[in-house]
This record gives sequence, structure tokens and C-alpha cells, in this order.
Amino acid sequence: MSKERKRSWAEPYKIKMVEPVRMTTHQERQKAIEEAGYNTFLLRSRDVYIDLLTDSGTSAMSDRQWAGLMMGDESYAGSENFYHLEETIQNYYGYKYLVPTHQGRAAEHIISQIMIKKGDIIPGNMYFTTTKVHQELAGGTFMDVIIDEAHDPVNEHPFKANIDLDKLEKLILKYGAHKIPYVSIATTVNMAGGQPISLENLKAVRELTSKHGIKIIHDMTRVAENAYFIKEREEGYAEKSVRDIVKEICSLTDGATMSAKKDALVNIGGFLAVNDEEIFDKARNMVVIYEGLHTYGGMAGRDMEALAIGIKESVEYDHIRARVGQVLYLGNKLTDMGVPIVKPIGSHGVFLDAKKILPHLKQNELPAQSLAAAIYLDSGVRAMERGVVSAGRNPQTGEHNYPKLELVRLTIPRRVYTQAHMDVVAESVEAVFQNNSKVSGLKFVYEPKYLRFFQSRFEPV
Ligand code: PLI
Repeated sequence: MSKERKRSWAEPYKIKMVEPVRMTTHQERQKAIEEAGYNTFLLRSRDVYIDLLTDSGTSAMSDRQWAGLMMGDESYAGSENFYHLEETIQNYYGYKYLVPTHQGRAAEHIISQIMIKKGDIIPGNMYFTTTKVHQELAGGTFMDVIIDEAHDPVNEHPFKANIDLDKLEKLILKYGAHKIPYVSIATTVNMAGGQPISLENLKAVRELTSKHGIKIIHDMTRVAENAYFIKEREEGYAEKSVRDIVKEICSLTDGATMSAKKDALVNIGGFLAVNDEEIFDKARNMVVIYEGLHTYGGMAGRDMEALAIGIKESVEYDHIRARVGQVLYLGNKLTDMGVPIVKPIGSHGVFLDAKKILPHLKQNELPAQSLAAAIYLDSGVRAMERGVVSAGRNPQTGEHNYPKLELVRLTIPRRVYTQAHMDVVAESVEAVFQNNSKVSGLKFVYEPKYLRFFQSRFEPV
């Protein structure tokens, strides 16, 4: 039998401009990480060789997006770019009303203040840091209703972001639908390792919530990546376009918050989009207090233009296949090296299982924070902690929240790095893993009240 030969694929673009990066010595990195209090958020970017801190706002824009910047209409009110963005969101996502914001958390602030009352419960498919804080500041309590598989880093469930319908129904029966302003759904789930939700599950969630008159608010920050996984994995969707799948996902929800700095390929921007006119009216009123006029909401006209173009590029099949393909390349390489990572490999980054890589550290010795610092020291690769430090403290007891997942995220910016960069990253992680006994734990020496992972400082124990 003749075997079909596998062909390689490559990025659907070529490079037009380059930005030099600095390579440092071990001694320079030792000084830099000490000065940063062992927190990779506090490093200066000039001291970083390959920056995998985040995929947020770090994408390379296309020549079309840069051309779009020149089309910026910087009128205070009624900018042409706002109408282009509004039309794009209506066409590609299907939501009726748009409130632009400077980034995702501003949209989370507005929707939380409008919809959540003191004592409310907000069920969701695992938390995201900023989303949860805004829900809590509005007087609500977030409750995790993701399937159990999502908390198990080695479980290969193809849709680990699915909602456990039993858990959700029990919450509705326990607290009553009047206590649940909305269910918070993320596509894909960042803290679970960039895992997708299936359309089958989302349809079932829609049915259950509709029965009880509960809304669904969609964190659509990485919706195109989720749609790509649906096309690849879910029965009946192989022939559907990513663009159509994205629209179908949105059609099952009542509104969305978006950090446009991820999927939508811009360096800054976000929005709230809703179908309900009353919520829109309130949001449009609030945005003028916190962000700016309702036709720019914290963005320049040129940024709205780049975003409208970025949304269209984000759902192109060749783009999204290459984007996720690069993440899979790094994840598969680390797997071949025997490094424990979250499976299946997610869409926006590879998540290292810090508990397994540094088994000699207890969780209160902050294994993920320690691992991120050790990788930086080895090679100048900057990663992010996603474990006990990110999980913060329980507002009632003041104790650390101890998440099951203690992870380090190697997040891949879109259209920025090459396969050779991925090789360097994998080799560095492998080297740290092989010398894991040399990595010591960390303890807090400074801890801010909110979102402590950004600004905390540490010292080796
Ligand atoms: O960083 P913002 O404010 O534009 O967006 C906040 C935000 C909301 N939802 C999700 C799923 C996110 O991933 C998110 C931001 N994520 C960051 C900054 C990250 O590094 O993953």
C-alpha cells in the first residue's frame, strides 16, 4: 500500500521588518531576576531574550493593519473607525451593540457593575484573574462549574473547558435563578491551559440557562482559537469555516467581553458587546465615566481601525492553523523530551506542570513562580506563573487559594517568533528539568492586595 507522504506547512506570511533582541550572560540575568524580586512581571524587557510572558498585546500586526493606522479618524465623536469596528463586530460575531473599551478588564468592570448585585453567584468554566476580581468587587461570588477533567493536567479530554451541567443545575437549584445574573463562559479557558469548550456543551448550557431565564456572558478573548479546535475535533464541524463556527458560538450567548489584545491581533483594545438594549444603554452611560465617549471608549481611532482589520484576519483558516500549529510544535517537542506539560496542548501556550517538574517543592514554596525564575536564569526566556500566586487569597479567610494546577505558561505571541526560537525555548526548559534539584523555592517578601502576581516580590527560601 502506498503511504501518502506528510508535507510540512509554514506560516502564511513572510517577514518585512525585524526587531533586534538582546542576548544576555548568566551573570546579567542573575542580577536582573534578583532586582525583579524573582517575579518575571518585574523584569525589564531589555533583559529578556524570548518573551513568552503573554500573548496579550504582543502580536505582530499585518501590513494591512499598519496601513489601517494611517486611516485613523481621531474625531472625538463619531469616528469613522468606530462605525467600521461596529459593523465588523456585527458581521463576524453577530452581537448587536458595541461599547469599545481600552482593554478586556474594562469591559469586565462595566458588565459586572451593571449585572451583579451583592450576594449574587456567577458560575463559570474556571476563573480568569481579572474577570473574577471584577465579579467580586461588584459583590458577587464566582463558582467554578467546569468539568473535573479540566483540573487534571494529564487528562486528554478534547474539550476541557466544558461546563459540568450537573454542577450548574445544582447551583441554580441551591441559590435560585434570581441570584445568578449570568453564567460566565470563556472560549478558550486560559487557566486550564488554553482548552476549548465544545458547541455541543455550549448548546446544552444555553438550553439549561434559557429554561431558568439566566443570561450567558461570553469571554471571547480567544474565540477563534476555540473555533479552530471545534473544527478539528468536534463531529460535524470539519467542513465548517472558522468564521462560521465563531459566529455560531456567539449566537448561543447574550453578550461578550473581549480583550482584543489576543485573538484580534492588536496591541491594545477591547470591547463589551451585547444584544440587550437596556444593558447597552447602561453600559454606554458607564463607559463615558471610566473610559471615554461611547464611540471610542479608551481607544484611538487608528486602534479601532487596526482592530476591525485584525478581527477579519483572526478567523482566516491559514492564519489560525499556523498560530495554533506553532504552539503544538513547542508542546510536542517538550513532550518528546519527557517534560511534563498540560495535555492536550492548548491554543495560546504550553503550560508546564511545575508540581511534577519540581517535585521537591511544597505548594507554599511556590513551585511555578520558582520554575519561571529558573527558566529565565537559564536562557533569558520569560514565562509566567499560573499557580498559587495567581490564585490569590480567599477574601473570607485570608488564606492562599491552592489551585490543583500549579503551572508555568510559555505563551506564544502571534506571528512574532520562529520555529528556531521554539527550539531554544524547549532546550532551556529541558535543561532546567534535568537539573531540577538545584531549583529552590520562593517566599513572598511583598504582596499587593489585588492581582498579586503582577507586582509581588519574592526571595529564595
Ligand atoms: O488584559 P485585558 O484587560 O485586555 O484582558 C483581560 C483578560 C480577560 N480574559 C481572558 C481570558 C484573558 O486572558 C485576559 C487577559 N489575559 C492576559 C493578560 C494574559 O496574559 O493571559
